Amino acid sequence: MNDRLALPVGTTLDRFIMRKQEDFPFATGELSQLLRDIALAAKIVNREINRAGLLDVTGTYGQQNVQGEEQQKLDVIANIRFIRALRNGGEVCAIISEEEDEVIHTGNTKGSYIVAMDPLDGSSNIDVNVSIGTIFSIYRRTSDAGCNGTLEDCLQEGTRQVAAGYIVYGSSTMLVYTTGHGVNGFTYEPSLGEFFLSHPNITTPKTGTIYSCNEGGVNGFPESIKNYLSYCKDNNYSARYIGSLVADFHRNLLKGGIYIYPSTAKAPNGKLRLMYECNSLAYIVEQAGGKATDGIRRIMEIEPTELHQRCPLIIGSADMVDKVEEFMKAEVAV
Ligand code: P6P
Repeated sequence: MNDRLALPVGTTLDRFIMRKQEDFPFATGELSQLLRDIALAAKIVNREINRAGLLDVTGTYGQQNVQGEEQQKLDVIANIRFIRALRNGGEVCAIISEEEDEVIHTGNTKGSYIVAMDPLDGSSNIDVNVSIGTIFSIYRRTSDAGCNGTLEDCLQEGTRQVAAGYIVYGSSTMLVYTTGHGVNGFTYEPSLGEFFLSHPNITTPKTGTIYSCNEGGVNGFPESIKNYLSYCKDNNYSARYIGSLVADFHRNLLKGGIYIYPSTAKAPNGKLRLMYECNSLAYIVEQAGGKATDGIRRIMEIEPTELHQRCPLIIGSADMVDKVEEFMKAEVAV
């Protein structure tokens, strides 16, 4: 039979999830279903992003989120789409969202899982057609089923994540996730409405020559970070900063590199949120062989105290993160 006449389309996300579930004899299928619910919402959000210029969904929504940031219309749309998909899926009892002040109780009191998410990160880039993304973490609830998820269920340390991932809505739309057994990337084929396995077993290079940092704020950076940025320039590294964390992270994950959002004079705890940006990407980068720190602590070991707490983020290739920590230790030693 001439296979060349009908080349295989590859492994769909659904089939991959089912195959991986078979690796866990006690898996009940709830987490698999939850991942499918996230993928469904991602397909819907992808469609709306791709038509943004044609629909009245660009620009600001006219109010600020709990972060004090102007909400873009697509921020609100993405938030609604993911919350609805997770509520209807039934597996999630509570959600933390960047766009919501308080915990969202889905009403699924028997749901075993908690989701922390940034429904649409980098949304200020939407109107200028630059890549943006969704970031998520999944935890098992610690409270007994039968009631709403508790604050303790939501404020779990990053090491307790059962899964984490992101969707990057870029030149192609990709979903990248881990359940603690490596990192796999799936590319969306809109004509079939499916994500297909395109980047199996992603590992990030141990080092690299790309650094991502908004140097516009350098005057407010700690001396150690200023010194590291000078080190990058002395070694002819390439500066690449898209202004969308997911896009910068994804490029560095595949090519090797480091992303730095340090504490600054204006933002002593940095800008990025622990629960649905830093922890999620930290889980992925560690599973791919990289590192994530706030300069002192491993990101996933930071004890959460607030839903929207911020932390400095230094994340990427292991040797590059180590080098930044060297500069930070040298500063302390002085
Ligand atoms: P700045 C987008 O608002 C975001 O959360 C990340 O996606 C991005 O890397 C960062 O903030 C950009 O922040 O201060 O450089 O504009």
